[in-house]
Amino acid sequence: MEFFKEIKRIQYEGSATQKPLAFRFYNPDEMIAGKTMREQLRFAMSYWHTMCAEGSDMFGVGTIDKRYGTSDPMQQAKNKAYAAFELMDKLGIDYFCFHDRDIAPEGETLAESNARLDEITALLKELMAEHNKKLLWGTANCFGNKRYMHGAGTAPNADVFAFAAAQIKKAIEITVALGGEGYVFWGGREGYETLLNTDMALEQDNMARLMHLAVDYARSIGFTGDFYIEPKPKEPTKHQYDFDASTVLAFLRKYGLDKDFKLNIEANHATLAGHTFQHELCVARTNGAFGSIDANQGDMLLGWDTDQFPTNVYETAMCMYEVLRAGGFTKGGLNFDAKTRRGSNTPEDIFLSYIAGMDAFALGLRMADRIIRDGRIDAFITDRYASYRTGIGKKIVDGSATMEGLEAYALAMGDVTTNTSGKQEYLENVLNGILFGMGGA
Ligand code: XUL
Ligand code: CO
Repeated sequence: MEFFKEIKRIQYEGSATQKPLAFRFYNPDEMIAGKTMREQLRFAMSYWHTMCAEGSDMFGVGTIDKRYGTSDPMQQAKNKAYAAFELMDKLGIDYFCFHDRDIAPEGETLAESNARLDEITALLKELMAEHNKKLLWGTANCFGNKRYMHGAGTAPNADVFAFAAAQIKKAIEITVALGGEGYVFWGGREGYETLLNTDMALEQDNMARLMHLAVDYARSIGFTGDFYIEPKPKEPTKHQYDFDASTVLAFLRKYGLDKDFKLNIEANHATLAGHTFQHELCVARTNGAFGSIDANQGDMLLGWDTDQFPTNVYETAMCMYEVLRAGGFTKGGLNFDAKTRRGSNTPEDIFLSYIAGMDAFALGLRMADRIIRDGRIDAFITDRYASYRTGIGKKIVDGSATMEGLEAYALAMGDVTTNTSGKQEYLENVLNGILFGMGGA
């Protein structure tokens, strides 16, 4: 059965093409910075937005038909899987990501839900082999069902904790069965609405307990992939515990989870936390915790997680600059945690959206490579800290400086006499020159 009959396989046609269903910048086999674009970008399809979400919002019902020709829930799950692989094939996407409940509908009991998952997992395994696709990461949806209204691992009710653990155990098993390279914890409702009813210390201790149990179990059944925490500051709860990259790093270190976990950085979550996307990536990279990316963008004028397809080339360029500086992806990749706008309600819009996002990241990769080969920005940063490579600065860095020695140095100096310009505006124009001019590398 073909679900997207009007769409042929999307080809790279170069930036001059006016054809909507074509890549302008994403040329999968072209080498950029030592690897093919396809290897550098490791694009993944998000099952939840792409195959499941129907465009409903707080004020209205769905606008796009995602029934896949049937109302029977299990048949629908199967058709959804066939459609997913057709879509990935046509877009040339090698990876996908899912929550347990995206691939198979929840049953009346946990046992029934698990049996349904087993059935669909077997189908996905066949389709993956047939279509040569891989699982970037799996996760459990421990936020949608009403049992999780107070959280899952941080719920005040131990029965809820136990149920979440059972659900995560199964999600890990199917991730392993499908050869998944990662497993994500996004703290769905792991946060609070008011401290008037919340024991924050116990809730966070419990979350760490759940993560330790999950890691130990996953390793015991042969999972060699990376675990990720995906930071987000708010939504759905007022305050999410995994606020941002720095908060998550402190949590991981406090509970001894930092060896197993890396970060999955999402652009729109970064901006909700009051940071740039690049800031969050830089925090992850400089702390050896860069793992994977949920690619999307928010709206400057809206304070919520709009999950738009990424098209802002400044953002994708600075993102890929951080990725290249981190040495590229290892087990992670670029998962489009993005959805078409409610008004973009045709299957063709899904393809056009992915093309826009993939082209924006292809451009970002090309630009990041240019920024690095141009070298002016990196050289400026290196020069700016030159004072730490000789004299008193060298002593500070190598640990031989003392408070007395620094005082003697400062007293002899009298006052600081040299402080060179940070040249922000110049550098912003250098960046524009590299991005849009002809003078760059
Ligand atoms: C929610 C979000 C999730 C995670 C996976 O904001 O980003 O879809 O990526 O649970
Ligand atoms: Co996400």
